[in-house]
Amino acid sequence: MLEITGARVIVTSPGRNFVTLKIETKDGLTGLGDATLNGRELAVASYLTDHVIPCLIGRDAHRIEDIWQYLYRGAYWRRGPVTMSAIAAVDMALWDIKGKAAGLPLYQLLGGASREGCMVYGHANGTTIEETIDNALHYKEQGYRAIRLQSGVPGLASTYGVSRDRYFYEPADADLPTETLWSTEKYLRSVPPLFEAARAALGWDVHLLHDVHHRLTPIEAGRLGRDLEPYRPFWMEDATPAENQANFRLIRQHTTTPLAVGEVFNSVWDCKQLIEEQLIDYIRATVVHAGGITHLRRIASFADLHNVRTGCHGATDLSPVSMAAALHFGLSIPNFGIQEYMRHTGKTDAVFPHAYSFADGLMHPGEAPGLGVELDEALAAEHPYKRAYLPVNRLEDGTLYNW
Ligand code: GCO
Ligand code: MG
Repeated sequence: MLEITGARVIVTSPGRNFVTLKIETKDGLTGLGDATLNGRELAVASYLTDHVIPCLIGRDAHRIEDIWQYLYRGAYWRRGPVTMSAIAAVDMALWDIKGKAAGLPLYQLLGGASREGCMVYGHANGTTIEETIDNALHYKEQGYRAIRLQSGVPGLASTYGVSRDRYFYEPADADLPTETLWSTEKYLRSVPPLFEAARAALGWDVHLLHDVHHRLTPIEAGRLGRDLEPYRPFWMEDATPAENQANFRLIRQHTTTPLAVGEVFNSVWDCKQLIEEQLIDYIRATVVHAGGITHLRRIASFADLHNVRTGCHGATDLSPVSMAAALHFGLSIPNFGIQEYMRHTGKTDAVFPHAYSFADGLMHPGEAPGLGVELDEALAAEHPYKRAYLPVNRLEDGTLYNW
């Protein structure tokens, strides 16, 4: 019995908001879990503090599966991003403790390394195609084997994925949601020339990815997928919102461009049909928003039966604790595909010193016991929470649309 004697939520904002759960045990071992839900941080903090932590005290930290079931099945109100992010934080922290108790990096407990490292993709962006390609060339020089391309759309003032700062992208940019304008027609004209220019400049030995960010209908997505086929993209991400999983049948009928979806999913039920019918190629569910390692493992095993590989979300709104968990997980599973890697700022890295590292296009979680991430609480306290929302998006006639 490794008794849980305390648990606390730490909210810090070293440039952006992060919610971290710290669990303490009787013998002094502690574990960290990420509970960050962009723009809804305090809802998860309250769910943890007011409803989860009281149920944890006195339980055996070693009983990870039982605690997961207790928090999921035992809660009556199942699923949803707030609940599942809170459960994820507990789950990560318990795996962290188990690793430390064993004196082993977490990937060893998950079955050991299945590969040398996790291939990651970086984010190249720019307001023009030239700027984006120039940025992509920098990533290639740094050894990246896979690069996501997002470029400004001529005629639109701004769009998803294009930042003022070429290296650090932060879409949660205001105290109240920023409003942006969208035109599908302008967008659809802009992407094929970007990929054509990218292949000409970067060659064929690098994977190229693109995120549609939920902005097309299925038939429009089918057309974009087909238009991009000559440039062999690694994937087209979130082509259409996925609440109606059957929508992806229509995209599949029209294109062989591989499809990735699921950064907003929080349980296997969100992707059951997508996986079972092989309507996607990569599942993007993440450790923090999909119930932790315990649940993501189930999703990945199910996906493996259907030739679907992982491509976990890894934007900057997932803390270094999530990044570490994703790398231990990705290193160990058989059907790892790729891991998103949006670098955190130096300020964030200082608050969360970590053992993971990047070299030659791959990331490795390192050999520290558990997750291999610490939280400098004194430094964290210097960065108080600051409300920040993701934008909302409207069509040019004012209709509210998907961001
Ligand atoms: C990605 C994502 C992010 C999200 C962000 C929202 O592919 O990295 O789409 O950029 O927009 O995580 O909080
Ligand atoms: Mg995305």
